[in-house]
Formats: sequence, C-alpha cells, structure tokens
Amino acid sequence: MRVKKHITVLTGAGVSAESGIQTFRDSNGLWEGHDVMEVASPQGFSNNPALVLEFYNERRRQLKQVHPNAAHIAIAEMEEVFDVTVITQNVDDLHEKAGSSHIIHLHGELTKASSSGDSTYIKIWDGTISLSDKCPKGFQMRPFIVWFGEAVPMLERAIEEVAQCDAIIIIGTSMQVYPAASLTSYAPPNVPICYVDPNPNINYELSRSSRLQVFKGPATSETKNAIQFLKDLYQI
Ligand code: BJW
Repeated sequence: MRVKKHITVLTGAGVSAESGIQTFRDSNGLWEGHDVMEVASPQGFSNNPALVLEFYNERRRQLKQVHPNAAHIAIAEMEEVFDVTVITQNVDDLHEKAGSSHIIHLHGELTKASSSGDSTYIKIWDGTISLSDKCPKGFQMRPFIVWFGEAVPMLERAIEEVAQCDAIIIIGTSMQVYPAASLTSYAPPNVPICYVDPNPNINYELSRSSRLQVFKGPATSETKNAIQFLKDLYQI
C-alpha cells in the first residue's frame, strides 16, 4: 500500500529550456537549424544517416555542458514527501542528474544507442556514433531516440503510472505530440492536474479535466508553486 501520495510529473522540453537546451516549437519549426523531419524521422535517417548521426552526436556533446535547473531539482526534492514518477519526453539526462529516482523516458535517451535492425540491442553510449558502428548482427547503430512515426515502447509503463496517480504536474510541454499528449486521459477521474508553462496549450484531453490548475510562467519559478499547491491540498 502506498503511504505517500503518488504524483506523476510529465515533462517536456520547457523544463530544460533554462538549462540552455533549445525547445522544439519555440524555434520556428527548425530544430538547431534543421527541418524536424530531416533529423527526427526514420526517413530522414535513411536519406542522410551521416547528418542525423552528427546532429545527435552534437547534442550528446552538449549534454556534458548543461546542468539541472531549479525545476529539475525541485522535482527530485519532491520525493521527500511524495512518491514521484517522472515521465519525460526529453532525451536529456537532467532529471537523472538532479537526483530523481523513477524516470520513464518516453522518447528515448541521448546517452544510449540502439541497433537499426534489432530494436532489442541497446547500449549505453558516451561518445559519437559513426557510420562504422554496427551491432553484432551487422546493422548500423543509431541514436536511441523515438522518431516521428515510430512506436513509443515505454507508453504502457507510462499509462500504468498515470492510471494509479493521485495528481499530475505537467511542465514545459506544448502538449501537441501524441501519444504523450493524451496521457492525462488515463488518470483516475478528478485527479488534480497542475500545468506549468509560460505559453500553456490546453489540448482536448486537458480541456476535459475538472481540476486543471495552470501556473503560467517559467519552470524554474512556477514548478515550486505547483508543488506547494499540492502540499497545501494534501496538508503536507
Ligand atoms: C517553457 C519554458 C520555460 C518554453 N519553462 N516551459 C496527427 C494527429 C495526431 C498524431 C499524429 C498526427 N500526425 C502524426 C501523428 C503522430 C505523431 C505526432 O504526435 N505528431 C504531432 C506533431 C501531430 N507522433 C508520433 O509519431 C509518435 N509515434 C506514434 O504515434 O507512433 C504510432 C505507432 C504505433 C505503432 C507502431 C508504429 C507507430 C512518436 C513521437 C516521437 C516524438 N519525438 C520527438 C523527437 C525526439 C528526438 C529529439 O529530441 O530530437 O520528441 S519530437 C519532439 O516533440 C520531441 C519532444 O519530446 C516532443 C514534444 O515536444 P515538447 O517537449 O512538448 O516541446 P515543444 O517545443 O513542443 O514545447 C515546449 C514547451 O515549453 C512550450 O509549451 C513552451 O511554451 C514551453 N517553454 N520555455 C517552462 N522556461
């Protein structure tokens, strides 16, 4: 039996924005200067594997320069009083670096590589992935990232977490990319949902919540207000 209240925290690119990692839709459809489909789709990888590998190699290098911000840290510190599961759409490792214990990466992890011909072959990967890197079966290694049009393998785990939570905090996501954007619809009826974002997008699923509380503003200042809201609610 759970002793602490179980909070699911769903994060997107905005939670890492103030750590210096660019968001997707705040950059006019370009992602670090590239069309999103050029670098984040299986077709893009098939058309120009060298470009896509280098795009992610650069982002893997960038990970070494960035640090968790006050929002990542506040989420990790919530574990003192709540049972917390972080479901992140981000491929960075800033929740890990901040100290969160239970993290589900819906869209993959930059710190891993997988085989393009054997999706069960996944390796921790620190440096660059190059065209000469093959799995034991001879398939090209690729970034361990869920691209557009690909299935989201961690979805079932995420749904299980949401289905048994007491409250949800959403931080820094445009709630436009599915199936992540529909996760709130699996929550038990009437769970409180706190949504932290300077430009919140109340999608269809959120519009159906009777207990949505919006904290309009940046993650580093508003996350702690959302956490305090839940502490007050549960008299912690
Ligand atoms: C701040 C802030 C601050 C700023 N503080 N906040 C039509 C309808 C419905 C669905 C589809 C459709 N056509 C296609 C689809 C499916 C598609 C999809 O959803 N497309 C939409 C674009 C419409 N989805 C998929 O393809 C998914 N797979 C799938 O559906 O599979 C089906 C299937 C089943 C079985 C077999 C086969 C297939 C896969 C989606 C994968 C997404 N991958 C990416 C790339 C990851 C790699 C990488 O990082 O390069 O994941 S796309 C990109 O978007 C990335 C993100 O995780 C994801 C979500 O973005 P996020 O985090 O919300 O970022 P932004 O930039 O959108 O928003 C930032 C927010 O931060 C904003 O709100 C700002 O205001 C805010 N912000 N500063 C707080 N300081």
